Amino acid sequence: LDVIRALRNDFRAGKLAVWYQPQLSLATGRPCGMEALLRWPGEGSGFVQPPSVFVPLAEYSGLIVEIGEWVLQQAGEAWRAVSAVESGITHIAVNVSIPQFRNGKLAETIAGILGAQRMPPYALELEITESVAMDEPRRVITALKTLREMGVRVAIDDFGTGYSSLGQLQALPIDSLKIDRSFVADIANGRGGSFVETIVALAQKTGLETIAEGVETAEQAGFLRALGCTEAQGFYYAKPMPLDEVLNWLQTFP
Ligand code: G
Ligand code: G
Ligand code: MN
Ligand code: NA
Repeated sequence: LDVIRALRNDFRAGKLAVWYQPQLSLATGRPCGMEALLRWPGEGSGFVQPPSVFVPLAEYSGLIVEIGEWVLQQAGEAWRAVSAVESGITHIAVNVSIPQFRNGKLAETIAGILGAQRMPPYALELEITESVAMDEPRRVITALKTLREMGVRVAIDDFGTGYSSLGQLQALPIDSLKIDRSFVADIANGRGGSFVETIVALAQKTGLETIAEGVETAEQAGFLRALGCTEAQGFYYAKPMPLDEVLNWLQTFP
């Protein structure tokens, strides 16, 4: 496909970008993390394709393995930059796709990148979807166990939208559930957030943290905070931004 060829060329030419979206502690209202999100800038101020289009193509073509390593390196550099400004940021979340688990070297690769970037393992949070966890459970679980023994944190992304059973979920070595934005949107539309409430209760009883994604209103933030949800991320607080803009945004917190 032409799009894949263009993506490979632009990646190798250094034209991809990683933006960051802040994550806030609901208990303190202060920034505590940020998620690394790929962007494919085009000519001018626009984008060639959104990640919802090009990430699946990068996965299909295998290019995501190289791109994913680069995103981890970028996260290491971003960690150094946020550490220099006393931001309160304790972790950077990075999305990881199934092809990155296939060569059996993900933990080793990550250990190498963390060492080279001098990023502490606890400052890295990997986000995997339920489908990643279910695709090749033995291989994925082995890698996640090694990573968690190193101190790396693991979150299940888009939680509640996949096909994993509670039994499969119980077998996963994870730290946190990232509640899908569709459930957060329900908080204001009559279903009243009962799914969010149930997910937070499940997490609390099983010793997991929770992060709500797609928080867009003060009402949602208040509801989540009252439930004891740990963190929140969404347009209500901040959109994904280039690193220099995130660093400025962090400075607005006294
Ligand atoms: O901002 P948003 O449109 O950025 O991102 C859409 C989706 O693209 C995210 O939910 C995530 O699943 C995926 N994505 C963004 N950045 C990355 C990345 O670095 N690696 C992987 N595997 N997926 C990413
Ligand atoms: O990996 P994940 O699907 O969680 O990536 C986050 C995605 O959610 C990105 O595409 C990001 O741009 C998007 N996003 C972040 N905050 C909001 C929000 O408040 N509302 C909506 N609709 N999307 C958001
Ligand atoms: Mn994510
Ligand atoms: Na998500």
